[in-house]
Amino acid sequence: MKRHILFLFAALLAVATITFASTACSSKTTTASEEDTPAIAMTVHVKDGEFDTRDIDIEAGGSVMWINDDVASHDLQFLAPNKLYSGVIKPGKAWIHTFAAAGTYDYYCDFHNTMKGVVVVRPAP
Ligand SMILES: [Cu+2]
Repeated sequence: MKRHILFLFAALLAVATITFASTACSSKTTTASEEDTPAIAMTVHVKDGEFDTRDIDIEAGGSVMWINDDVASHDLQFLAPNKLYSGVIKPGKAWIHTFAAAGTYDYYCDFHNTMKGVVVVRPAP
């Protein structure tokens, strides 16, 4: 049984890696006018119903990647400064967002209201 769970976890990790790779690829090829594929300034892992990093601090233009390493689906709901929704992030999937404007972006998971975090985006130097 334990072996089975380990195998499942490995499979989920593989899916997350593939998802990330394809996302990075598509964002690079879709818009030629944009700069290169956004560098991931911060990676947050979602595990055991928690974000492993709650306080994220990046510069404007930076991207954050949330990887769902959990067995449950999660999402990210931002209400301010503008509404932003990640969509459902299933186990093994990841979501990347680039924060173009400086500001304080609080978010929470719609499914589990105790799951909260904040992205502080500082003006680019
Ligand atoms: Cu959740």
